[in-house]
Amino acid sequence: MVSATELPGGDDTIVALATAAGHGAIALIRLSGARAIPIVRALGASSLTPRHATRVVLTHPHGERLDDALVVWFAAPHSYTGEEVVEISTHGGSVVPALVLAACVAAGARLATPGEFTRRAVLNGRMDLVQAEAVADLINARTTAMHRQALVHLDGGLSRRLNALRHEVIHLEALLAYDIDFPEEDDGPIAPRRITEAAAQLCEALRALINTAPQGSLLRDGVLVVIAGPPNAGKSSLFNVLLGESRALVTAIPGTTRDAIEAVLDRTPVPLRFVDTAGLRETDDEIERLGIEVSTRYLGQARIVLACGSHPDDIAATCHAIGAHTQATVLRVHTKMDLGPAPGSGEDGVVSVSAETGEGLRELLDAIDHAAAVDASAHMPSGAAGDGILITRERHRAGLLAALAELTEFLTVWEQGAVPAPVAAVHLYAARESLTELIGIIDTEDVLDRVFRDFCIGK
Ligand SMILES: Nc1nc2c(ncn2[C@@H]2O[C@H](COP(=O)(O)OP(=O)(O)OP(=O)(O)O)[C@@H](O)[C@H]2O)c(=O)[nH]1
Ligand SMILES: [Mg+2]
Repeated sequence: MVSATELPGGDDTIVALATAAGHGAIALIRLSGARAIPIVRALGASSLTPRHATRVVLTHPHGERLDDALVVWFAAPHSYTGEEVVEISTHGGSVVPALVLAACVAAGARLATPGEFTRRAVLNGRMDLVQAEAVADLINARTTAMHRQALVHLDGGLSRRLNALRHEVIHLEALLAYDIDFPEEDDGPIAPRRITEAAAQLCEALRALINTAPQGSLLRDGVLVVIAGPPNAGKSSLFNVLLGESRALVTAIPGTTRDAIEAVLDRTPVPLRFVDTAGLRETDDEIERLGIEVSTRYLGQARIVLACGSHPDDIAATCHAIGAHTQATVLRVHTKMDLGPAPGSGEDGVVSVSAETGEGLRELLDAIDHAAAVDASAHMPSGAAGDGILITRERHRAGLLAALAELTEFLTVWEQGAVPAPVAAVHLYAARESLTELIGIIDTEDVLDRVFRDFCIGK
């Protein structure tokens, strides 16, 4: 494992604004690295005690007064990054934090790159890669379900599970090594069946965890609910009122929505990802036609479709038009109910709503929640791990699949007795490596690069 200081720029003391830029009461500026204390001393913070907030009149090294701030020192190694860390709480807004940042740079700090603080925390062994991803997930969580899962991962829930699996591979390797050492003993101390059984059990455990991926992606992204129907049916109005904000453009001109607009609604038991789409119709307008192509693509991925129309004929035509493009559960929605009942509306299974008055919205949301819950449980493969630990990223799935492929290969050659034990052991080694890389007990830079690419600066 390389340490943070062995990387290019790794012994720099880094600085960043940890809070969002813009108007706010307080901004937090964070420094990490060996020179953090001399740097803040150059700004006027001369007598700090670890983990105590000290009020400091901050001044630029050139003497200009900057702010009245609170400074906290987290002495190494008991800090987020494992290095000397200083956090400065300044007044918010756009000017004060920028001036204090510039003063830190003038005193010898370097502006941090995205995710560099967490990267250092990983390299210094303060957390593993799965936990680092959880930090990003916690910050980016759009739903309470995702928030809850990120906290479990941050707490080491998934890491512990992955580590346990890795230790089982090591255990298998040990059994095999024993077998290699005593090959001549026909009924050696380890029966080959014991190795077969242990490997098969391990494959099962890996499969169970891999099978949680659909649930993990549901929590992350929500169930895709596509709002479809003819132009002017009131789709964008419905989208806006469901989300409680004016996201999509609404006009009386048919063909207003051209591109798909997405937003996540934090619902229980499953978050819903609504997509407003271009109205479906024959058209010569090139842009509108492209919009309709996008609608069709979304229909292909949808789990639930709201087939909208202000008239029963429109709803029926929508159901007909989308039929070939989707496998989703279709909920028929009669829109603009405030304009009066259309002939034939009130039919069984049709939910009537008005975006104008809000009537029927609760019933529609209940119907969508119900369909989403049914869909979520129907798409949950049996045998998924039942302890609430889920994998939430493609990186987790890919790593586990790679380990599973190696173990399966091991099992095949071991059962066939096709290759000598030391050769079969190579597959166990590769399976262990996949799990090792997944947890982040690594010394390759590229895995870190992939994980920290999406981080924000200051984290
Ligand atoms: N009275 C009434 N009018 C509505 C309602 N919902 C939408 N409208 C009106 O219907 C017109 C079309 O609404 P949109 O929401 O833009 O319809 P759309 O289905 O998104 O239309 P396209 O984007 O063109 O496909 C607008 O003039 C809305 O004000 C409703 O519940 N009641
Ligand atoms: Mg629209």
